Amino acid sequence: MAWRFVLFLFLSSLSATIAQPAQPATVGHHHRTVPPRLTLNYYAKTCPQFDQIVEDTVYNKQSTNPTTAAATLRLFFHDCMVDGCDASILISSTPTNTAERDQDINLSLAGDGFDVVTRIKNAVELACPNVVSCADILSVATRNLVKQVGGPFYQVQLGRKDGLVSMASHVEGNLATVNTSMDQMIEMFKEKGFTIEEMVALTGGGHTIGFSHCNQFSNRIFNYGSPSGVDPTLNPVFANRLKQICANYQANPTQAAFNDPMTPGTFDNMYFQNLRKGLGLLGTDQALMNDPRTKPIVNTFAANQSAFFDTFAQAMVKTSLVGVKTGKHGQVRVRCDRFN
Ligand code: HEM
Ligand SMILES: *[C@@H]1O[C@H](CO)[C@@H](O)[C@H](O)[C@H]1NC(C)=O
Ligand SMILES: *[C@@H]1O[C@H](CO)[C@@H](O)[C@H](O)[C@H]1NC(C)=O
Ligand SMILES: CC(=O)N[C@H]1CO[C@H](CO)[C@@H](O)[C@@H]1O
Repeated sequence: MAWRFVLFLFLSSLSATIAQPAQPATVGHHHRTVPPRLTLNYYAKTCPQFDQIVEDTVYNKQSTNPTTAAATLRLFFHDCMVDGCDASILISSTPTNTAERDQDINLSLAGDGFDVVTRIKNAVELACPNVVSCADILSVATRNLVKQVGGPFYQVQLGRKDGLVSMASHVEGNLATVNTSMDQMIEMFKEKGFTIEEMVALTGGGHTIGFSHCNQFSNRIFNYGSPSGVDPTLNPVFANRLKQICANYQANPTQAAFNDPMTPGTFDNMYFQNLRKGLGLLGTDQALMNDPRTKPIVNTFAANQSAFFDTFAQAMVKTSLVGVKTGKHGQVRVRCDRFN
């Protein structure tokens, strides 16, 4: 299959850099991908059960709670974009520190993502105490969940340490919101080392599953500044449907709509086909269709699912290496929600 080939090329160029000594993964306030010293078989000797534990736990959790895949994928993305893939998102706040997960944007992170990591960690600690990091658990669990709902498989390098810092104040500027402009979005991804094509693939992969709360798109369907009162880039039939779903959203803030109204639980390229019909739920989703830099990429992914899967898989490997900490720059947490 073609994506294996692309991944092979990517991993070969990566292996040339892996031999370098570990360096601090962050530079100033912005995070650069410094080649970390990770390996595919990091736990082969110290925790041979790791793969099987993740596989079983993830499978059971997703089977009983189908929202787990989307919850975990989003959690992983938010972790990696803020201070790197170091499980800083899993830390609970204390009386003296407001943690990353308690920043406004995390209000809507679904509990199933945290729960699946906790379940894996509990099982792994029984089999091989103090060995496997929470950051590696989140990376592998995400990969397995993406695959379980229909997405591509990719190899995950291991050996990440858990971070020593988790602060709500570090979130701002690292995660886009529904009102982020296309220029800003491209710049945010570029700062982390992603191309525009990778940005489009990651966003489409994230939003081909899961849901968004009505307050994230209500301004597109209620009292929008256009003659119809609805965002003209929205498909009118879809807009009416959303108005029904969100009729009471102010009284009931849990009301939400599927990100991909056509195949909401399946990881496929339907998101891109949707954008071509005005079925993009968030303002930033539909904007991908209306910008000359991203539109051709949307069209390619809408027409060719393997092109999308190849780029997504490669971009997820890249995401999983952002700001990774090794050696003394981190620790293996005993509990994922607390520093040791
Ligand atoms: C690029 C700009 C992006 C923006 C502005 C954005 C914004 C959002 C928003 C507003 C929601 C709904 C949150 C709520 O319910 O209130 C959401 C959901 C989600 N996002 Fe994104 N996102 C972006 C990119 C990504 C990427 C790159 C990924 C992963 C690779 C991702 C994965 C997800 C997932 C899986 C959900 C559904 C979560 C669930 O159902 O629990 N997003 N996103
Ligand atoms: C996005 O901007 C619009 C227009 O200013 C505003 O009505 C809406 O509440 C904003 N959405 C969010 C989620 O901040
Ligand atoms: C679809 O994408 C794959 C992989 O990127 C590529 O090899 C293939 O030629 C493309 N197919 C078409 C019909 O363009
Ligand atoms: C899932 C989760 O922990 N969400 C938290 C995000 O932040 C809010 C606001 O502080 C908390 O109340 C949530 O528990």
